[in-house]
Amino acid sequence: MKEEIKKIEEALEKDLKEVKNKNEANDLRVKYLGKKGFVTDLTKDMGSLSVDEKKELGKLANELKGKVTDKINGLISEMDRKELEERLKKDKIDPTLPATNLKVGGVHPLTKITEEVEELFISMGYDVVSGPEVEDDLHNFQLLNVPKNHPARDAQDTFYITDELLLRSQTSPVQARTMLKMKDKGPLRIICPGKVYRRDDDDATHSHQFNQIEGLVVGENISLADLKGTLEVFAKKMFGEDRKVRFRPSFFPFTEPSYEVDVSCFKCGGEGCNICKGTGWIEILGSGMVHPNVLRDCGYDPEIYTGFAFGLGIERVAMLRYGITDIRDFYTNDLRFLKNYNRMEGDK
Ligand code: 2U9
Repeated sequence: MKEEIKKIEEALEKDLKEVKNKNEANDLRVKYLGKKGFVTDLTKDMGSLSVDEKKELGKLANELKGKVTDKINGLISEMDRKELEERLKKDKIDPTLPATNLKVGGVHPLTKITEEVEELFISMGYDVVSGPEVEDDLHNFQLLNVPKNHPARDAQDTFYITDELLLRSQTSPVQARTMLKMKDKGPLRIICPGKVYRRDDDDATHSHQFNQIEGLVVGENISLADLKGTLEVFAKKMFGEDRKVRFRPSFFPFTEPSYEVDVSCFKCGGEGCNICKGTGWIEILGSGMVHPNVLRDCGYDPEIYTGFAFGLGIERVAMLRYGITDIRDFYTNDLRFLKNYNRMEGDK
């Protein structure tokens, strides 16, 4: 037996010397350790041996198996090492070469403004709420004190899907739904960002789909002073602390009284220029005290509760802030346009 083991070891030494590549080294594994390999062959006729002999032979065969495996693996590792050494000698790496510019995505300017407004209102204790873009007549119009036959319902302004279903023309139905959902009818402070749809012909300043943020505060003793204070903070944060803010009377069916809010022009400071069209003022949002009909229809007793609301177009704010003159630039996803709002170091 020992004789046979010695022969196998000698044969292996000879074979190992003749191996030219890794494939041949792996073939040796089959030749010695495979099902019909030399080492396996050793233990083929163990049936006729005594228990002690079987133990002895098994031990020797296992030792041999370990030796063969180690030798073949050792040879393969050595080949790998030589291969790597050769490659390192040939391949030249120049660590002084500039790195390739990776194209990194960025945040869309509309998302930036939305997030900025959200952050400001969250810091003032507001919750951010969203809702469906496909709405019904009840939530988009009736609950907002826009009766049947009101001009704002005109099919020219709204995308109707059926007589009852439509694409929301403002985010106000989200506020209406939130008020209806409030079980205890307690105070509310929410902003509702989202896409809205109107049947406008697209041009430089109009789009049939745009983004709004509307806000709503409801509680006991909420007054016009709260509305003015809140929107002044907003206007100054978005357009500069030195801005003056003015409230012009206006009309919306869902608020009474209603106001449009202007900031003094951030380009000319009020002298008059192309941005403010010579007036010194720029309109930035609409607002008002929530109409008692809206409070009542959404489940809040107008004898106890009052509230204020406001709405602004994100595109309009972004156009003013970044000096963009065509609203369609937001939607065409031209990287040359988008890159201006995410300029990275190294960009051309
Ligand atoms: C409820 C009650 C009142 C939301 C309001 C405005 C005034 C407003 C426009 C600004 C520019 C829309 O994007 S825009 O065209 N919005 O002027 N929105 S008050 O009032 C509400 C909303 C919901 C329950």
